[in-house]
Amino acid sequence: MPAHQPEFIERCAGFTDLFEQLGLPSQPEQIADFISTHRPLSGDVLLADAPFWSSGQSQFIREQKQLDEPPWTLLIDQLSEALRNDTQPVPPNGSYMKLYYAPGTCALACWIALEWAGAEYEAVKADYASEEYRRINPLAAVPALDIGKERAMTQAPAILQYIADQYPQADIGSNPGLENAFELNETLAFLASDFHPAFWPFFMPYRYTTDESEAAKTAVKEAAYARVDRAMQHLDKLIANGKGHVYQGKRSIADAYAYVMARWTTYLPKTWQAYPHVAAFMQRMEQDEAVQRVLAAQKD
Ligand SMILES: N[C@@H](CCC(=O)N[C@@H](CS)C(=O)NCC(=O)O)C(=O)O
Repeated sequence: MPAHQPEFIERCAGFTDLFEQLGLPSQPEQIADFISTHRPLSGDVLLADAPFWSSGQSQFIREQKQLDEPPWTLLIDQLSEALRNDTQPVPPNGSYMKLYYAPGTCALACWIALEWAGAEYEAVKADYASEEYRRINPLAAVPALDIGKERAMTQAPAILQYIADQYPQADIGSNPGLENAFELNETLAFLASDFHPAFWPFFMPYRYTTDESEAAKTAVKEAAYARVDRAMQHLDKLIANGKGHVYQGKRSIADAYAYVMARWTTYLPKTWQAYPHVAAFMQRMEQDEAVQRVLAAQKD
């Protein structure tokens, strides 16, 4: 058995209680040995049906999955996943990250930031309405970033800031100084709480009226145009002041965040092409290799 990487052992320690419950050796190294020996487990086999369990172990796993209560159900899901994955058991830099996304959504901003940061991560397409995903983010929205802790991180701006802070060498966070940090914060707040919500009535008009008629939904959608336009005009000014970037003339997490949301205007009558500074910014972003990789990979 080859020596395990320390980060893998550390992650395996999280399974101690579960392995004890299963009556298996439960030292982190022993868990690491177990996982390495038994993977890869085929994607079409339920964990409870894996051939290496005793009938008692299978029964425990099946019952806990049915009860669907923490902590066992979460640990069982994590173990199931660890057993499927044999290509990248532990990212080389020791940081384990899993980004939950849905195509075309604001989660792509985090994905672009992870690429810019040179992070080791896995992007996982989420069915955000599913019960399973609600256990990751109770608000049933993407993004979520699992860094191997008790709960996943949520909220796009907070995740973006975390990525910038975690990878300072990528220089995608704020410039030094309190006021510069404030300005990035202010920009992210604009993107998260003015720009993003401006689109909600357009994409989900049924949430903004109790009138179920098509006419009512159309009216709600059309009301969104003015709010989006207002935010796009503000973004255009930010980019003009930022010399082609959203924040202080440098590539930052704010660029990634603004880019993925400004793309949504292609569904509206007034698209990003109508805002000169935004248009130049969008065209530059589309030349970015990381952006191209993410856009290609996020498709079904
Ligand atoms: N405040 C959250 C909002 C996230 C959000 O609304 N994400 C959208 C995709 S861009 C989503 O998952 N929507 C699912 C839904 O509203 O049902 C954040 O900033 O992360």
